[in-house]
Amino acid sequence: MSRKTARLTPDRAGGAQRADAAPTPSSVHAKVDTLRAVLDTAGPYLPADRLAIARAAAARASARLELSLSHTTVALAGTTGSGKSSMFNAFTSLDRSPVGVLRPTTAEAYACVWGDRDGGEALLDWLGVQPRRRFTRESALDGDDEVGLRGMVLLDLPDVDSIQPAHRAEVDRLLELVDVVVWVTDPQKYSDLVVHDGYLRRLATSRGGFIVALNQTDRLLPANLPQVATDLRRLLDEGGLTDVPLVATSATDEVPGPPARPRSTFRKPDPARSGPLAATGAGIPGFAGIRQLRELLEPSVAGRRAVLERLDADLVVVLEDLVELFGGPAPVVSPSVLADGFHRANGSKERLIEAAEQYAQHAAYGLPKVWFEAITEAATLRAAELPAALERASERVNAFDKGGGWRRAVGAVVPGLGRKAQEEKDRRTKAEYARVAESYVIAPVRDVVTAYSAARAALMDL
Ligand SMILES: Nc1nc2c(ncn2[C@@H]2O[C@H](COP(=O)(O)OP(=O)(O)OP(=O)(O)O)[C@@H](O)[C@H]2O)c(=O)[nH]1
Ligand SMILES: [Mg+2]
Repeated sequence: MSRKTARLTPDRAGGAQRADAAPTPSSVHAKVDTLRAVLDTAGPYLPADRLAIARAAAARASARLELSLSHTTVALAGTTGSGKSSMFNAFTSLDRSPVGVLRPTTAEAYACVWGDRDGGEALLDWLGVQPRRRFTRESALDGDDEVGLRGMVLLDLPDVDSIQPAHRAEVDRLLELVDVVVWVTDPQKYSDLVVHDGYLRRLATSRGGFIVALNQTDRLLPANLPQVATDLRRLLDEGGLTDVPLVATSATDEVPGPPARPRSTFRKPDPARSGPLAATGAGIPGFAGIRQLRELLEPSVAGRRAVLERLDADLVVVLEDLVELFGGPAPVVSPSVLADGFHRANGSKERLIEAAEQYAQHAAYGLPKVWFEAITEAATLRAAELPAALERASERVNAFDKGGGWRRAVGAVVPGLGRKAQEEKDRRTKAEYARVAESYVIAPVRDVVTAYSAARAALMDL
């Protein structure tokens, strides 16, 4: 998986802010503004599903930018019984999230804030974590031990594969909002990653921080760990998660951990491509694995980067999705294409509709399907009214041309006078037809084309 920020269509949207630059509050704000500009202008013409996703992303990013940027939300997510709550407790050194043998155990999220709770409270309100499920870590007793995680808001989520549909809904809701995800799996269930293939990839693509923890490694015979870890690494790679670090952990101290893994199994990601979380990638099993996890999280939490990376990646996914709906510049079409079509139609309703459709084909030439359809719809929306409108236009010309019949009669004797009268009538007819073409077809098409061009320009400015 390469980070989405690196792929914001440089050829089409090639712009000032280069993708690999670390996101800043202003660059993220700029993306939100772009997204809003695209939605405001092109919204009425975009497919409803994409529109809803894009609107939600814009709202999410705006809301998150208003909240504390010095806090980083980290969610422990994964299948039931993988050890999320045990890991939460190991991290917090507080047995706050009940660990259970009956599955599923965790029904609602627990949260622990490291350090200052100011700002963290508003964040937890936004996340919808119940006040009685909120805890604080890093007291005077900790000395400097927990300084590296100051600003972290760790969340223990319900199970993603729950038999309780409400759990899944709650997990999905929270995963939309959190900055970093630690996907907790175990030696029995990790092959379910195949099932979650697309799911995990989507999760990882829309944020800068994503880590997989192979938990309960103490349950494996030491000799089996390399094989399991290699197998999981292969599944991750095949699922497009090549940059995602894998850590072997044990969240309980019931069984002593096996010896350290050969480092080669754990991907050493390219820090330039995969962001700070992946900068240290080797895994060490057992309690040391939890330490390893901390080491992966600390730079991101301390550097306050995961929030902006998450928002940036999320917005890039949505913007890229929208970019797919745009192509080259809209063609310029002469209005005479339509007026000529009207003349040739000679009052036939079918042929008038054909003329409007033909105009739409010219106006939408080379544009993506969604715009082709919007332009055709705009061009033909009032097509049924065209015969009557053109009839009225002819009547207006005739009314003006009352004396023309006399001049044409005289024209049989004085040719110059008759020709002039005919030319005058033709000119007026053309002008009246052009007026009908403008208000019934060209103006509605122009509205769509203007929206296309404005939204396209906004995307290109990015
Ligand atoms: N040996 C061993 N047991 C573990 C480990 N992690 C969790 N367990 C045990 O696995 C069981 C499930 O642990 P939980 O922490 O409740 O798992 P969970 O992922 O929070 O489960 P849900 O909330 O139901 O999704 C408990 O009996 C834990 O003691 C581990 O690393 N090693
Ligand atoms: Mg739990």
